[in-house]
Amino acid sequence: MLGVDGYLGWATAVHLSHAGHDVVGIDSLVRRRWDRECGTQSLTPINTMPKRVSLWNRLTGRTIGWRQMDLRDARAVTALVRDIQPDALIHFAEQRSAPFSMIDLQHAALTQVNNLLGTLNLLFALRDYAPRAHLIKLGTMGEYGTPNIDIEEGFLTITHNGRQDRLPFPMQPGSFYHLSKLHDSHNIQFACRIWGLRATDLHQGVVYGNHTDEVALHPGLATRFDYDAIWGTVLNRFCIQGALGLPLTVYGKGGQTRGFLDIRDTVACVRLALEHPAAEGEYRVFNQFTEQFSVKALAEKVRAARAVHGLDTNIVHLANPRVEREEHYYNAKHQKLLDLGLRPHYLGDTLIESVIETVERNASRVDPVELEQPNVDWRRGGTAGWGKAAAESAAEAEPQPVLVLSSSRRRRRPSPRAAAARLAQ
Ligand code: NAD
Ligand code: USQ
Repeated sequence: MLGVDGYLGWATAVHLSHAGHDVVGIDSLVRRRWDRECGTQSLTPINTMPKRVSLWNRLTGRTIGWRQMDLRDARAVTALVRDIQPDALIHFAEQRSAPFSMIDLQHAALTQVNNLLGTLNLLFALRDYAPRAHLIKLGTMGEYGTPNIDIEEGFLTITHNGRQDRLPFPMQPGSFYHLSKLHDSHNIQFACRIWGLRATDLHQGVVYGNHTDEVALHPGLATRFDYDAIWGTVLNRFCIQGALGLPLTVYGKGGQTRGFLDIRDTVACVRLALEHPAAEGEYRVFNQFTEQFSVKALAEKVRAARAVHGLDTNIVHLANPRVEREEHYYNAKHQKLLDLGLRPHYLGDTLIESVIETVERNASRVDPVELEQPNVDWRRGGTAGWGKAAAESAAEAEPQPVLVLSSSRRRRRPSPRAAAARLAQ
């Protein structure tokens, strides 16, 4: 399990361990560093990896191995695959924020180097030491973009000048992050074709929620939960904005439509892929989401869930910091995981309410400034703060610690106590 310290990696590791699989978790912990550099933090406090795996062992008697390792380190990746001889590698370990990848050249390059190199190292290690192992790679629905035709699961049968072929679906990703996923997909597909590796590319939609049966066993097993404008995904942000009585920040018209899924379905989908492996030499794509919604419809759902309790919710339409279609056709197939037995948890008021309860329990950790304006623009990049830091450290490969807030009118963060008081109002 690669990326075990992350939002989805940890929840999946405990799910698979509980189901009887022997799990070894790998992570470089770089995401904790990126949080410090962005001035962001998980809404839920998260234990260190050693504490989490030892608590899991105490509560369930199950062992999850833990190794700190950077996937960019080819020698370490090779040794890992050679020593462990895994049946499967589940790969979550990438820089996964679209806004982060659009801050500036450094962040775009960091995203693509980190993601492409990590995956390439895995592919070569598999070729040399575990060619029969199944690579399960987390890709993204955003690889497809928003074409004006139905989106198939990875491939499209095309008839051209009287001849027919089954070819990769045309892709139009919307950020340097989403592009990194597409480049990975090409590399993985190539490795399957040339070396006979087996791989499942899970083109996952936007995930929401923070509870699975396993992480709910004990607060010390909580998985991370992001809500800021760099790392927070849209529904998680809307729920937290709603809980705080802040306006829900719809970018542009809000007609942008995406595939969504509950984190409980993420862990179930990965398990289904694991227990039904791809054939030797096969590269297959599963579209991993359960429902599609426009951003505006999601905001309305959060408003309706709060209205049941007599609470008013404002929806604001901010100038869209991204370059994306705000009104478009969207119909993406997602049949293959259902055929394998997925039983989806559809979005309901109970989920929205449970996230709101999580916010209330962790009120002192909320920084409302993170919920206001987005801080990265697709056309201009990040704030002057990021740009200046980048220029000053041009020689360094890593981004500098800068707090990114909305444009020039950067505000001081309110104290946690002020945030809690606001929540209590
Ligand atoms: P996350 O940032 O919470 O977790 C990613 C983990 O990978 C972090 O713990 C980080 O430290 C680790 N990592 C990154 N680069 C690494 C490297 N070079 N070596 C070792 N570890 C490294 O992200 P997440 O939300 O859990 O997403 C996991 C995966 O799922 C990502 O690949 C993402 O692209 C994909 N995905 C996420 C969503 C979503 O809504 N969260 C949706 C679709 C796809
Ligand atoms: N959006 C708003 N208001 C907000 C935040 C986002 O309107 O406050 C809009 C965005 O403009 C976008 C949509 O919501 O149209 C989704 O944005 P997001 O931040 O929730 O998701 P995205 O940037 O696409 O990335 C997330 C994960 C990424 C994953 C992807 C799946 O961070 O790792 O790959 O979802 S997908 O979108 O299907 O590509």
